Amino acid sequence: MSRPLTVAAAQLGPIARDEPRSAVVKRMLALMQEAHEKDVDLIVFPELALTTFFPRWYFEDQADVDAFFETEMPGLETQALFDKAKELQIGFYLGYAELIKDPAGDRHFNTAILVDKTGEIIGKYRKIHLPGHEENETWRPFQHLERRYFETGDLGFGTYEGFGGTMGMCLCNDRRWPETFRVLGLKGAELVMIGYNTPLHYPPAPEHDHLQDFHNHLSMQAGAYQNGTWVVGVAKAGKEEGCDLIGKSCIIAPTGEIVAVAETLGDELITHVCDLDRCDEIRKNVFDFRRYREPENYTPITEAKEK
Ligand code: ING
Repeated sequence: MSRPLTVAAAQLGPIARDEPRSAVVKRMLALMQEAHEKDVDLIVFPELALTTFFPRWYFEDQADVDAFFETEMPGLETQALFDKAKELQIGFYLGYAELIKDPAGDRHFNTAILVDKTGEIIGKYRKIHLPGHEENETWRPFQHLERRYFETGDLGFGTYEGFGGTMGMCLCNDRRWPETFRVLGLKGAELVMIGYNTPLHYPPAPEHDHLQDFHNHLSMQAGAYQNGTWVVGVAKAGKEEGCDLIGKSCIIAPTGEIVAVAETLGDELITHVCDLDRCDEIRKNVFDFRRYREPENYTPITEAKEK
């Protein structure tokens, strides 16, 4: 091991709609403590980890939507996570709903932050690929209103120096788009963290429901292999307010191999010692970007959206 980083995926089971943030934080602190006992350096929590996955409902009143957002980070209930990080010397990735109050118009983002072992925020990402729909679609058994409740992220796909390497972040649907991983790969990401809330049932194509776990791992394994990066995918899982969310949180090596996977649909910690130098096995060989990429042939990828 020349650059070992002990990483944990901290999967969360269902969060009830009326579950206070303090109760969720308590569950997360327990996972941090368990991680500490396993000498973990970095723990990754899911997307929107502080509340139930509220885009499954249509709300008339914006105040009801805003109640699921954080206006401060750290805030009253989340400060304990930062304090624990400093106490235990464990960094963390946290997904949450970010509200920026502004008299000119409030901003709403599906956000993730990276916090280092001193409890400092060293990276922030705002979700770019927003799935679902904008209006209440009553034919669906549940909504997926991320496109109504969040704005497209305005920070791009960033990388952050920390934990002895180059870290990358994205969120949920981003993992299905190869461009996400390629941009992070071109920026030198050696470990990409991804929180997700993925319903088992996909109303527009129910014939694919049995493929959700396959598509989840397919997307992340491909992203890892094709860019020579470690990937840590972390679910909010289980039957949450009547909606089944997939689990199978996992840690994936730059070769695309899954080296650890969650076995339950509840709160569960999986860990792996990730040697960041293993990225070179891929990036100095089969995916040596400088030697083998042909970007002059890729222009359609960055052209404007189809009409
Ligand atoms: N959830 C889902 C995801 O991309 C989805 C939405 C599910 C899209 C199944 C396509 C198929 O995993 C979020 N939060 O993006």
